[in-house]
Amino acid sequence: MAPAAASLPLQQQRLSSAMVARQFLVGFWASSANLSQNEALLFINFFELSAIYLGRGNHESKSMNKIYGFEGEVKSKLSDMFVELFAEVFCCLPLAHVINEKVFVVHGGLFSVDGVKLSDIRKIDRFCEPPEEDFCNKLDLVVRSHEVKDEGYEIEHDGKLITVFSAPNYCDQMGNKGAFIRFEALDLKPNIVTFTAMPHPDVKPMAYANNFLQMFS
Ligand SMILES: [Mn+2]
Repeated sequence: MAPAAASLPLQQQRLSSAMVARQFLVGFWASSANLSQNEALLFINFFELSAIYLGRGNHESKSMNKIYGFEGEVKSKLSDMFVELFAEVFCCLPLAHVINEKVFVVHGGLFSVDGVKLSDIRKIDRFCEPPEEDFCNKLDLVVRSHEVKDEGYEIEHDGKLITVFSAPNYCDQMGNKGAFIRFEALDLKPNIVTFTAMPHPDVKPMAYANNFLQMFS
């Protein structure tokens, strides 16, 4: 993992027209599908190449990984040691990104109290499991995830907030579309792309989730 990425709780990224495509994954990428362990390894490999930027969401935690099946999947396909390695990597992930000093990208959204500044986020020691309870500056747009949306996205607050959700047919039962946002330098106009779920592989839905969640699938 790049040392610069590991040392900052808030990553500032600058897009220029000469740059190749860069992808920002806003958390929740660790337990949104039955094949998530393979995807997580792929993303971490890309992360090393600095072509893809991973943010931490509430699913990149030990408790959520246990409930939603990521832990079970990793134990089944890899080993107990990889469970610990993933947990350690998740603690290294930035909590948010800022693109060209204009677009704030975070998993859950803004905060339960007003007045939180980017400098406050930079001060957070994120090398721990996230707390169970909830824990802006000259920005044009906030991009967050965290909620299923039927069309894969929702634009609110006069275009100042976009929710984007990239797991189509969430938990193999919600029937929602997935979406991602493409920002192009230099105007950073958000272009939203939606997509539908691929046919499910020959694995029982939520096969690695704990017994409580399997009751609903
Ligand atoms: Mn979430």
